[in-house]
Amino acid sequence: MYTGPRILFPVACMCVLLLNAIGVWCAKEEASLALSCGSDKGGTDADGRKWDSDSKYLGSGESKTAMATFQDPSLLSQVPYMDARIFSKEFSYKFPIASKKRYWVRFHFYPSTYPGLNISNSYFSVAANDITLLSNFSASITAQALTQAYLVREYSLAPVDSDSLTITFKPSDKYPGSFAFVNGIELVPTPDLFDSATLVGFSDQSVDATSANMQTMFRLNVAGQYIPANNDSGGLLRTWYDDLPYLYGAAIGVNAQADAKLEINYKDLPDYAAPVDVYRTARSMGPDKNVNLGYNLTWIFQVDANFTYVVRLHFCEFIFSKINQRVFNIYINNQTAQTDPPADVIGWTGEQGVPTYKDYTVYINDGPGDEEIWVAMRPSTESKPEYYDALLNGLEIFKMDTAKNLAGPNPQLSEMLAKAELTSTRSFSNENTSNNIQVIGGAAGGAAAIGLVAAICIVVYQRKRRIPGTDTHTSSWLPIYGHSQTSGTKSTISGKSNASSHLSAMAQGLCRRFSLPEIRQATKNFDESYVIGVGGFGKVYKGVLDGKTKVAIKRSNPSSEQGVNEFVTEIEMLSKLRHKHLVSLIGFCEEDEEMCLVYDYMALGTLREHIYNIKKPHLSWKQRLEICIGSARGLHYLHTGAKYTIIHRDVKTTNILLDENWVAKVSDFGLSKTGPNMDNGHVSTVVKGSFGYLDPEYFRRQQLTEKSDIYSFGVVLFEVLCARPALNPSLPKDQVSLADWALNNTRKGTLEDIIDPHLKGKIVPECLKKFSDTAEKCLSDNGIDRPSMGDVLWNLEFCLQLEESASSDGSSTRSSRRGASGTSSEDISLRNRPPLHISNLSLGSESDLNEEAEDTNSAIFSQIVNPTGR
Ligand SMILES: *[C@@H]1O[C@H](CO)[C@@H](O)[C@H](O)[C@H]1NC(C)=O
Ligand SMILES: *[C@@H]1O[C@H](CO)[C@@H](O)[C@H](O)[C@H]1NC(C)=O
Ligand SMILES: *[C@@H]1O[C@H](CO)[C@@H](O)[C@H](O)[C@H]1NC(C)=O
Ligand SMILES: *[C@@H]1O[C@H](CO)[C@@H](O)[C@H](O)[C@H]1NC(C)=O
Ligand SMILES: *[C@@H]1O[C@H](CO)[C@@H](O)[C@H](O)[C@H]1NC(C)=O
Ligand SMILES: *[C@@H]1O[C@H](CO)[C@@H](O)[C@H](O)[C@H]1NC(C)=O
Ligand SMILES: *[C@@H]1O[C@H](CO)[C@@H](O)[C@H](O)[C@H]1NC(C)=O
Ligand SMILES: *[C@@H]1O[C@H](CO)[C@@H](O)[C@H](O)[C@H]1NC(C)=O
Ligand SMILES: *[C@@H]1O[C@H](CO)[C@@H](O)[C@H](O)[C@H]1NC(C)=O
Ligand SMILES: CC(=O)N[C@H]1CO[C@H](CO)[C@@H](O)[C@@H]1O
Repeated sequence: MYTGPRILFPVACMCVLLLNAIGVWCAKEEASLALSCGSDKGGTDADGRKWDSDSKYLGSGESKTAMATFQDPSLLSQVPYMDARIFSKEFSYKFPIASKKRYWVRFHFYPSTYPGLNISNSYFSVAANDITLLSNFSASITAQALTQAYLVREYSLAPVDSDSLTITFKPSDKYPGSFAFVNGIELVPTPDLFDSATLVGFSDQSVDATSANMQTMFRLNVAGQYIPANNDSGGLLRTWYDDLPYLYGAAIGVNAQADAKLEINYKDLPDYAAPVDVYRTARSMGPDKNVNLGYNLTWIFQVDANFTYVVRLHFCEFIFSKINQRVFNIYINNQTAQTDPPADVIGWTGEQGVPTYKDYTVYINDGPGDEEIWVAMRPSTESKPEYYDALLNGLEIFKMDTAKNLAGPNPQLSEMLAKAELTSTRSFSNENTSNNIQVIGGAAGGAAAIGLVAAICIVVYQRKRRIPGTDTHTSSWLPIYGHSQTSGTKSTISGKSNASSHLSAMAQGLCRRFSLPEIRQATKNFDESYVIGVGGFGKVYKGVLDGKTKVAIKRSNPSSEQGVNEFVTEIEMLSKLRHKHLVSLIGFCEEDEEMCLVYDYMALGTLREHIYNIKKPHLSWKQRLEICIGSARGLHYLHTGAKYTIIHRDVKTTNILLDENWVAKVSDFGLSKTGPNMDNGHVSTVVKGSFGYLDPEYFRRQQLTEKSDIYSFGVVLFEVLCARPALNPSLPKDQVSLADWALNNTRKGTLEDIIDPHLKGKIVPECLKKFSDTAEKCLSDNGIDRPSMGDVLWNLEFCLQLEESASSDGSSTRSSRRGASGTSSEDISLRNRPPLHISNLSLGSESDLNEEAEDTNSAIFSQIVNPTGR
């Protein structure tokens, strides 16, 4: 098909002269390539994009193909990740390209287990013609450090005077058994994307980037949502992410969105600069002048030292329309990038709705703590604008090559992460998953005001808390993002972390403030033998306060600002939420940089400890139902009981705790999201949560709604019924995910075959049916089809009633059917329910904060479900 370079040229000439139709053919010669490496037919990915086999482009050297033995749940589709091409010696691909044209090259790596290979041994270099893109690269280490299952690396290759591109993979000769691999390659012709840009700190100097080779480090739709490759502008197939994980500190400004009627008019800007969605959303500092004058709106990015970076800032003013209304200074690494004149978007573009971008270059030295790019904005007081505010719509950071090299070092696993990795390795007996990346948990990335660094700490803690042999796979999903997670303690702000000053007066008034000596005394000076777990925030100690009250004390890792944020989030949230089925916060301690949260002690531990891998007696079905009902109440309260909808985000059996009376309490709100502005009914965010429990819709659309919690709760229900982990990679493929496996069996009518053997024959069939119907609805693919937590609760109550009436009769299911006559399960279905129930069910007012109110409600509940009372 490809006719070769020499023939191509005249054909190309003719095309220009000939008909349009042939012109189209010419353009096709430049069309982009998407190759699924090692696959013989290619395939279609989750976005509907077609990937071809790479077999037509194999150049010199030997290679073999392999298929990963495990599909990580974060892989949205098998293509292009499950197939790989493996190189044990130097190997080249050869691609036809248009001469003098800039190209994106994207590599997709899935460092998983491939038969007969140990992925930890894979170190390799990648070169494009004579440019080194990666060297001594370990996809496995990088993915672990970023807590991603797979990696995407994107490069922009400068135009060359040649019509072929050679991409060479070379395994390192420093490691025995080393090999190289790749899962996907994309080649996309692009316009000239770069120009010259001023060097920050030297306003008279600029750096010419027209002929530089670049690596994309970050690409963010500021205050907007994830934009998939298919929705990029100009056909450049770029992916844009949310900026929240990179914001510094608690002052993160406000999101603004352009009026739907306002049209974005690109004017002189080419449409490939960025998609409309980037320009329609922006982050500004906020409405309050005095607040805005007191802080800098700041983003922080980890990068490799010894390189020059192009920082591209995208702007589009859609609120104001006159010059000198919103004027601000831009700083990069504490140096003025744009002050003279300061940034005035209308001044640049002339009118509202017209986008533009500005490029700045900055050199990053190699000194301790230097491997960061800070982008900060604050109002320009000198120009006396009408409003003291700043604005940013989008941001990209590119690394420029130095002497034809773009490769940086592998990130270092933080000590904690390395330890967690060890634990997880030990806990897996299955050799095929033993040093597999997907066992590295990770909730990196997503939560508001929680940076990547903090999130990684959380991951580690959560993992360490895992019971060996089980497998909560959490992982984040931030492809492309820079490989720069070096340490978990970088953003220390010593001396500044006075958390109480971050706390609202209300929160301080609602819970007790302990002194550090009190806490030290309660925990024998944080004695290691008092550690009962490691949570989202730090180690958890048991302790005894006032000589009698048993408490659990979470002690923070005092080293990060993110820690402070989370601390504050948790106190603010928990102190206002009081509910019988939420773990209650007794108080906190904040002194000498120690931050502790003090909770009720949950004597019986996590729900999971009582379901499988246990030595304890097995819970009866009724006990399990009651625990499910209790947790559903807690979640229902979170969703509807407070002023704002609170989305838990990490519902799972280890976050449901049991007190000494078997009362279930939902815990771990450090990562919860509130949605005061859930106008569209969702919060847009980077995916986080625990694998096995993650809502597939949340994955697809990166929009969080309370229905994501419903999905996770559905998994919890099946976990309780089937007594197996949400994910168990040691099982055959179709059984790995409990959600899929249980749904499959429910639909086939074989659910009874997979329930906990200890429950077999002990559940009233109607109850089992109701329970599994409820769980199945929770797992509906689309959030809109899932019931609300109130509905779930109602159905579970009904199950319990079915179970109880049958067992109190001590008779067969036939009598229970009679007992429930008149309220067959269909009558209870959501739509047919009496309206009375709904109004009396509401937990919506803040006066419901105390347990009495909750109990009243539960009494009403039971009354309606069970007309005879109980
Ligand atoms: C591990 O992988 C090998 C090679 O693919 C396979 O033969 C073996 O059955 C796998 N073992 C397990 C426990 O999955
Ligand atoms: C893989 O290689 C690493 C490092 O070389 C080694 O520690 C590990 O035990 C190997 N794993 C297997 C399953 O051979
Ligand atoms: C992508 O574009 C399609 C079609 O325009 C639209 O329906 C979809 O919502 C977009 N997706 C995102 C995440 O913006
Ligand atoms: C950066 O350059 C300096 C001086 O050439 C060198 O000593 C240092 O090792 C380099 N750092 C990195 C991370 O490559
Ligand atoms: C910028 O200044 C802040 C304090 O003002 C400091 O913590 C930070 O390290 C500086 N950043 C860089 C890259 O120099
Ligand atoms: C904002 O950043 C600039 C430049 O780094 C710094 O001089 C200024 O002190 C910062 N202002 C605040 C309030 O942190
Ligand atoms: C290659 O990377 C590993 C892991 O980051 C590092 O320990 C090693 O020193 C590197 N080797 C070379 C030759 O740079
Ligand atoms: C924190 O701030 C509060 C009030 O602003 C003050 O009373 C307290 O002493 C401060 N604590 C520390 C450790 O600085
Ligand atoms: C259900 O499982 C059977 C075999 O266990 C498999 O053939 C079938 O494809 C599965 N169906 C779905 C929808 O996953
Ligand atoms: C069963 C029950 O408690 N019903 C109450 C529902 O709420 C209305 C008013 O809000 C009361 O009048 C009902 O008694």
